Amino acid sequence: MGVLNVTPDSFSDGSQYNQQDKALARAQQMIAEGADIIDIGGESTRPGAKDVSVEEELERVVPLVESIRSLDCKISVDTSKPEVMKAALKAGAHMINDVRALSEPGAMEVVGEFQVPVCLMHMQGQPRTMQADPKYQDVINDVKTFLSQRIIACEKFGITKDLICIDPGFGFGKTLQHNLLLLTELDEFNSLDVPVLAGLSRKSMLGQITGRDVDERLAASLAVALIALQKGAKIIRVHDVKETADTKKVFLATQQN
Ligand code: PT1
Repeated sequence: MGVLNVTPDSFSDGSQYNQQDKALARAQQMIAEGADIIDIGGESTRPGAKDVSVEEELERVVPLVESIRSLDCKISVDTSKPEVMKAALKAGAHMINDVRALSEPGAMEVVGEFQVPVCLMHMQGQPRTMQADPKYQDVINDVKTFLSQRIIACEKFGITKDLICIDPGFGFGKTLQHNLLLLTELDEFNSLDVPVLAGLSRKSMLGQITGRDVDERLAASLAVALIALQKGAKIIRVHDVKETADTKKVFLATQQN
């Protein structure tokens, strides 16, 4: 899964077209490099990020879904808003990636109606404040219990297990210690009987370990991608598709006895 962020346009001179062109070219490049899924995000959920209005998110996401539709990939939309989910799915998106695990009123209904795959992610708190003081009794058990309850909630809305994947939400209300435990015990989540998605690419936990800035975290990102694959993750959400695809090829080559 390749990350495609649509950032707000700071100029009001019509260069929104330019932004869209750039995003389309980036999507094409990631597909050529081996991405099966393009994850379009119109709301930043990194630590400290502010909320975005429905209107703004729709403006960012829907035109991009329409322009990427013709490419050879699945389109995932990274959103928590039912209005954005519905508009994106109508525009041709194939999957919903929700860092709030369909907790917004109406979100379950939309995914149930369209019968599309969904990624349910765990987050403690909200992006703006989630890193203030994350606390767990037992991080593996707490996150696992949350995700299993969200799977049950989905099933009540006709979202069957074959449509669901789960994600422990690296960096979403977690200390370095929590993130490392989730990674080293990622295989614990396989017992929920749905595919596991892992998003670790360039995250601050890798900065904490290596001391490197965000644009210098490729090697660390590949290291954790390989660990996630070894623990059974089926989808890896990344910025660096070409390098991660090679990492995955090496991993798969070692799997054929
Ligand atoms: C993710 C993810 C996501 N991450 C899924 N969707 C982000 N399913 C957006 C940091 O610590 O892991 N899984 N959508 C990006 N969010 C973050 C969070 C980015 C933390 C950076 C950090 O640096």
